Amino acid sequence: MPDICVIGLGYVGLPTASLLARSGADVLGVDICEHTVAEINSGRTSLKEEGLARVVAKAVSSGKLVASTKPQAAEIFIICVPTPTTPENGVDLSAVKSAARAIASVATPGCLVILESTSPVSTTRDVVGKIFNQARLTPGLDVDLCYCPERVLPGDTVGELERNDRVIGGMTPKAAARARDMYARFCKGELTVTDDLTAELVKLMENTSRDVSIALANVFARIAEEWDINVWPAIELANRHPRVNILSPGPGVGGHCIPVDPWFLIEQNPALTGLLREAREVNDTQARRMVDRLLATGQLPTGGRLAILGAAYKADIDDARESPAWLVAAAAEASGQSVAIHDPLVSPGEHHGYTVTNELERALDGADAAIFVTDHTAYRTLDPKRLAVLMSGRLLGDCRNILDRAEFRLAGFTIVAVGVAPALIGRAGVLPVERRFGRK
Ligand code: SAJ
Repeated sequence: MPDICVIGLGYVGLPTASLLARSGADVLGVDICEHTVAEINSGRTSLKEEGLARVVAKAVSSGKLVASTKPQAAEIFIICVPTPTTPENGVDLSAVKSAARAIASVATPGCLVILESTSPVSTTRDVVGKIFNQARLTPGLDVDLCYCPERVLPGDTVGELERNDRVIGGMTPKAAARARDMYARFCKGELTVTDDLTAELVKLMENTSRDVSIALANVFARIAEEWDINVWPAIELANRHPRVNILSPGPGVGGHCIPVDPWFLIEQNPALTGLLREAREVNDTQARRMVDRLLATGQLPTGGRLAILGAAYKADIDDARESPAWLVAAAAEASGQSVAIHDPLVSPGEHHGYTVTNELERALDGADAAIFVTDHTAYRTLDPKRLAVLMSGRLLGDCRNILDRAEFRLAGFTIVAVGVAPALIGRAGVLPVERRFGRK
């Protein structure tokens, strides 16, 4: 019998299973995807995470990590499966439920079950707990239940799993104490114990707080655009206040967590979450707003061609889930433009119904305009003269404030930047002092 059975071998489950195996536990990793299981059993992973390939290879070669499509009885079970939203922004708990059912079918009395998937408040006791009850394993008596969210930043999952503090929410103090001992096997961060309901809310508050903060930055950017103010130095100045930390405006919010998690709170608390809804709306309309601003220049003809630079949802990662790039592409197509999407890291091919290429020349060929959606390092050093040769038009959108506007203007480009009014474009945001102080 394995010590620990981890259900779901994705971005969080596989690193967790491998670190537990490295700590000496016998770990069974379970995934419904046969290809994933076969790949892991051969000691490999196609997930691009710093240090993950090494830790997986060692865990498998030591015999401590074995993957399978079926769970087995174990002392501890960890559920790390996705909890996406439905097209109507409701939560889809089907993967959590099927994982819980699969565990309940093999679990024996005395086991500990930990849910890590981001979930609406009360999922641990009311959804997972109910499934165990139905299998005649009473939570708190036959099975210890816990909610312990992950807090890792994609790209550095292994390091963050080892370093970050964790919140451990037990349905009972005994459940929490057992889970804390297990996480202590690989986590050097502080392990704080609370109840399951609190831990569920903590996770949702963390990501919702970030979503609302980014929406606030985007609202400030919109205000600045209307008032001929450059929001970027304005934010820097405001952040000199010791208790202010305004985040960066941009093309909207991507990734599989931040744009999704607020909906869990909105769905459960519709009358209390107007602010959260508004923040989602602001972040999701940044893409449309940018396309409209490009069109307003008159330099993007109807039936024109727009190159989208960056499909990843943030800089220097290959993850394109919920990327603002798809909203930019949809807005451009709705306005009669054709789009070509480039990314230096995202795997080339079909994503969200669009084709992504790794070849910059291909995406820019014949483009009337290009829009920088992602702040990849590779984009920061692009030569304006090279862009001018590759593109047909001279219009650029900058969602991340990465272009040297003066330099690109010299090469003949018009630049529309998030948080910068058209009048300022090309002046690096510096207005004559008399104008700045002349306005009421
Ligand atoms: N973004 C902005 N402006 C900013 C910061 C971010 O527009 O100032 C955008 C990014 O470009 C990106 C999106 O927000 O499109 C989200 O990126 P992120 O780096 O804020 O977060 P994720 O989704 O990669 O990871 C988040 C993290 N949560 C928080 O920082 C509160 C991570 O710690 C969580 O573990 C993860 O969600 C998760 O799995 O829940």
